[in-house]
Amino acid sequence: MYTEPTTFSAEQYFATQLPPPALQHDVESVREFVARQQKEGRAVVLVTSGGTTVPLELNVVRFLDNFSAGTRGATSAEYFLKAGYAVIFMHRQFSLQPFSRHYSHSTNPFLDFLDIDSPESQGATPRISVTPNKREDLLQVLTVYKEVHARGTLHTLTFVTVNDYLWLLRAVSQEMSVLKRRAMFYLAAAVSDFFLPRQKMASYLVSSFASEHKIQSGKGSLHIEMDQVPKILKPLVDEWTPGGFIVSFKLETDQNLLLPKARQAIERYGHQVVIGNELHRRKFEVVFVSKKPLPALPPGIEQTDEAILQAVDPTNSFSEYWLRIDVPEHPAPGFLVKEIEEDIVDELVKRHAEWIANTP
Ligand code: 9Z3
Repeated sequence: MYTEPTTFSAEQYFATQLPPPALQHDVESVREFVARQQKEGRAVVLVTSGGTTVPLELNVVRFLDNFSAGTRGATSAEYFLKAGYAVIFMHRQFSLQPFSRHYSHSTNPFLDFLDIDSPESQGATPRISVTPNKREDLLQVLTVYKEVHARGTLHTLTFVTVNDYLWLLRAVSQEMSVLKRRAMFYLAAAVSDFFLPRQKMASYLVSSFASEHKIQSGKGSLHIEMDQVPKILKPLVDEWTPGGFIVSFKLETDQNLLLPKARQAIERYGHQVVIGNELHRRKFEVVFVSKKPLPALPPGIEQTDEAILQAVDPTNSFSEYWLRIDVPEHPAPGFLVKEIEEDIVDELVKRHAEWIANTP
């Protein structure tokens, strides 16, 4: 009988769940990438993007998914590249990617702006050209895309399940720890809070008489009890990558919970920034929540923990910074003045530079 606890510590999690098959290969590619960027003097940001799945079967037919198209991550990655960062883009397979996101198959299918030019002479091969009104945009995206490739500053990794995500995050952050303060973590992926341990998955399938095969219907309702995913921000901050500048996202559907939940995360994990966003307002409003820097003590007072604690007002120890984009009251479908990620990345680049400069 399998008796793992329903709340896993990170250690228990990695001791009992299997790594994804490509992990070793991915780690080596990241090591090589990080070493090259370090040699060339660039800061590196890990951008996580897209939703994680929770498979319900060993041979997966059904799974639960977390909402995320990957827009936040893919867009932010472009702005980080523009700001001179090297980017490790760790994303859900088939979610949006930097550059190609502009030509998503559903909103802007690329076949729609290609023309076939009729050949001048019979027998000549027809040529393909870009529809004139799409050329300028495509040229801009393509130019930056080619530059990034030539510079070798974008490295892409793929995950599907929450298990892939957790193993990859641990391994990549450990590889990035050599960068110390020049490493940034931008955790925009939508990560499941629950999972089904493989041990339970097996017994659950056995009890549905399906062994490794898909769950059969016809036996009434389906009950699934899931375990909690370990809180990995804690070991990320404390052990895997000490010194890194860590930014996590908090997604809520209740606007009133945004600040309390973001503050709670900062308090609990001790990282640098939580960016709160409400599901429906996320494209034009976000809030940065951080711990206020410790107050300077008056001269003559020794900088002890006790003196600092006395000087801090516990009701006022968080800083909040709202970023908003003005949108008309009744915007036309698809209307977007600018991408809020541009301002998010701008602000983070500034804060990261201060963090590098001011921390011993
Ligand atoms: C976010 O809040 C992202 O901004 C979105 C982006 C998922 C809303 P899209 O990809 O959406 O542009 O469609 N990510 C949520 C991150 C998350 O799940 N955080 C966990 C938590 O808050 C763990 S760090 O507990």
